[in-house]
Amino acid sequence: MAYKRQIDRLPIIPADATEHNAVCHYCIVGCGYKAYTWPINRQGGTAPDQNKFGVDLSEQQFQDTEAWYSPSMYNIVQQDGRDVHLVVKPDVDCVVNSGLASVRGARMAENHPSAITGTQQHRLTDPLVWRYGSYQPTSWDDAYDLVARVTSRIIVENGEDDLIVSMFDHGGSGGGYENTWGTGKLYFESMKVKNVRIHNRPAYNSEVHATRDMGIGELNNAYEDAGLADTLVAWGCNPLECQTNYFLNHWVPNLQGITQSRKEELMPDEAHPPARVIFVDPRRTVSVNAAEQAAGPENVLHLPINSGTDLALANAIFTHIVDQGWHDTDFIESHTLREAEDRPPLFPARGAADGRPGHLSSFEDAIDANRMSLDEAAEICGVPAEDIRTAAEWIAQPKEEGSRRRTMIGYEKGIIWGNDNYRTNGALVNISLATSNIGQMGGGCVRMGGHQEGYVRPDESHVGRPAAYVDQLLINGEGGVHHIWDCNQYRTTLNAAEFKRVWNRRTNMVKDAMDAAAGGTREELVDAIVGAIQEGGLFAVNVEIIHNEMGKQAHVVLPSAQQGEMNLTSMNGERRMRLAEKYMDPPGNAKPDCLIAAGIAQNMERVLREMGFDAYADQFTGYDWQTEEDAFIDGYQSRHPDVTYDRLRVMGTNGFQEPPQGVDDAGHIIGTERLYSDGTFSTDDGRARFMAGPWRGQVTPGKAVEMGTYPFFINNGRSNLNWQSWFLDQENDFVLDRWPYPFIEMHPDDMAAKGVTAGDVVEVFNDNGATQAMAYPTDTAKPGETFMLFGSPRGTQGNIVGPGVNELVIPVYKQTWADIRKISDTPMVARGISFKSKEYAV
Ligand code: MGD
Ligand code: F3S
Repeated sequence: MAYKRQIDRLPIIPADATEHNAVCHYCIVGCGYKAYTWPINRQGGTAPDQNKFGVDLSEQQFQDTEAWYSPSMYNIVQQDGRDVHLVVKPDVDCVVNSGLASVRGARMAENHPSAITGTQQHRLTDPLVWRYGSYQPTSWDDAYDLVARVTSRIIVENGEDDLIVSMFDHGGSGGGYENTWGTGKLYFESMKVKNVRIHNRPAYNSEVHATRDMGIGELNNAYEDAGLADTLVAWGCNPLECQTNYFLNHWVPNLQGITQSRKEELMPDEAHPPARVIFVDPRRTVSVNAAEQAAGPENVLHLPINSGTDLALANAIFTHIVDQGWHDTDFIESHTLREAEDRPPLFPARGAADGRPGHLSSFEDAIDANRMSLDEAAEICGVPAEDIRTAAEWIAQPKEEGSRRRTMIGYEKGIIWGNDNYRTNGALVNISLATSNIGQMGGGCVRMGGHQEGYVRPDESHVGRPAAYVDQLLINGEGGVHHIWDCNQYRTTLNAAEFKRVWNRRTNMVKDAMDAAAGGTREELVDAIVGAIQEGGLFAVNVEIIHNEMGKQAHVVLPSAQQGEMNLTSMNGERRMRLAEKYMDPPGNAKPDCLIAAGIAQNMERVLREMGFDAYADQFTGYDWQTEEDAFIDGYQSRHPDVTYDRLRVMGTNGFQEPPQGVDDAGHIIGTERLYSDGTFSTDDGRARFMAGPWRGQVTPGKAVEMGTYPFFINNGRSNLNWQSWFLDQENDFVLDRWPYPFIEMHPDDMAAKGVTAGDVVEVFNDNGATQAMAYPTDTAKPGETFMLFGSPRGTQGNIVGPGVNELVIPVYKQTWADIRKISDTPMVARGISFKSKEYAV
């Protein structure tokens, strides 16, 4: 039980343990948890009145009892400076997960730092400054002063465009409404920084501009809709591994027929045939396998399309649906943009040669532009025309008794980080709009999502569209100061090999200058740094929870707190907002990001006044926050006065679904179950737009050549166990024992041809760069097609991704081609690993 966890037995949670609302901060699903803390010198007993569960623990518990927790859910941490026991376990009363954990969320407790159990000892505890050739701990005042002096000099002398910012843009962990407000206020209100990028991509933009432009927010349904749909579509997503409890607690029960009675209760006049699911993914994921086990293979359709051909497939399905007359003409007439008879088509200048990403248009215009036959699509996508026809039938053919089919489409990185993102996103929304599946029970055309959301920022329109391609600016030598908030561009950017080479060189120039100025005054140091910047150097400030590769090149490192170590609000993939309460101290002197942003602002105000720029200094006022709640009140609550910490606390792990609609008599915030249920969309006239965007091939610069040059498709993405760039996984034995290296799934014949056996380390290389991975034989992989785990410190997939982006600067990680060569026999750390198939049968 206590294997590598320094625990020989687990204490019973006493009846009087303090209970805190917690929300898993790892993925978009936002499963509800409860955190229990109690003094180190006590524990509960087996009698019902002695333990938190109120049951007799001396008796054998039933199989699904909630009266247990696993070693990974336990730790000993500090609370108000004292050691306490901590248990973070899933909340059976949360409607999101109904008590389920994931292999990520179940590790929240052991992923906090503990001096007693030794977990996560790499967390930053103090500000660090590059000094005397190494990183020296220092005070907040000292660190802030250096950041403020260098940043102020550069923005005054060179302008705000020379300040480059990489920042989180989400809820949970580093984000949340408190922290996005803190950073947003600093960079978009006190300053008008436009060279800014988001944690996982090289610009400050939406990944789903298209659906928003069409008037449809990307999180438009409720998780319950997945349980009510006749047909579920997983388009370019792998929900078992990436949105685990959304899949297990809402999709699977529908596929198993468990939600049948709920369907009959809510929709008594309709037939409810067994639910079906369609997967559109070049590879057979474990989600396909799990769906087959739940629903039977006859109710699962997998379209293993050629990478990046989704637009052709979606347009063919749209065409077939319309040709069969399965679209909803009343809905289209009443709720979507119509062409007036006395004026020409809305967007006449469209076509394959047209460089615009797509055209917002009417239904007629869209079907005219996007028309694609089943046979044409079959040729492009590499799947049989019959299967595409079946997909269209499952999506839109009316049910036996004549009612419309309720279909929910969920999509994520397979199309978002893929070829022709804007048009493809629009093409999926076209299908849902034409079949009136938005705003309806059992419908929705939604992002499956990545992180939770926690977005509240001042006006950002100055950033522009397309936004600046910031990584390319840095590579080109632009910018003088770089503030980085909880991002790791070394592991999660495209063209990463080139980026790292240049960034190292530029930041080293400043390190050299700082070393040469050692022993001088603060003024002499700042002069030396500014001198190096004028020569092409880059001064980097890294706000982080760990000292990662970027921090090891930065000049000032500021330690931040993560969820559980501060109060944090965010919303999940069905817009469910909760307050995750603080249950422990941040490590050492670490602080919430919003308070760090406030500290930088206050110091910039002081320094700018000293420099004689009073008017500019005035822009940095209004940050007198003592706590994260003050930042929440200044940001989110000023826009939604009904939403307070006190109310959220009472509403526990179920919270409410945004947007808020007022407060009921009991003081509970009234939410919004699904968007657009009245048929009014997010456009000036309330009518949704269709998208005219025909198929136009692999459009990303450089991709077609790469595809023709290299023998292997290097598909890539997530695994169940790993969270993002492994920032906590890299110090978690449980994870590293399983994946010491990122895996690359390969067909056994491809492995044999390259002389590679299971567990060998291979180099994956192309003109963009090279990386490494551990070969994982996978029978279901198509020959010539691989799948590499992304984000690892021991093999960055981004090294081999070219710099090409779409018109709106969205990266195209998924379409990558390269060659593979063996570089090592299975290393010792990988010898105990299982290479069994990841599939299961019941
Ligand atoms: P990915 O593995 O990136 O995950 O969630 P997903 O998008 O579901 O990619 C999904 C699928 O896209 C892969 O199975 C891949 O084979 C497929 N794909 C590749 N190319 C194409 C293509 O051309 N067309 C189609 N249709 N599919 C293609 C991502 C989500 O996961 C995000 S954004 C985040 S931030 C979270 N990260 C995360 C994590 O790091 N680990 C775990 N376990 N879960 C996570 N959840 C979230
Ligand atoms: Fe956490 Fe639930 Fe996702 S446990 S990682 S929020 S599926």
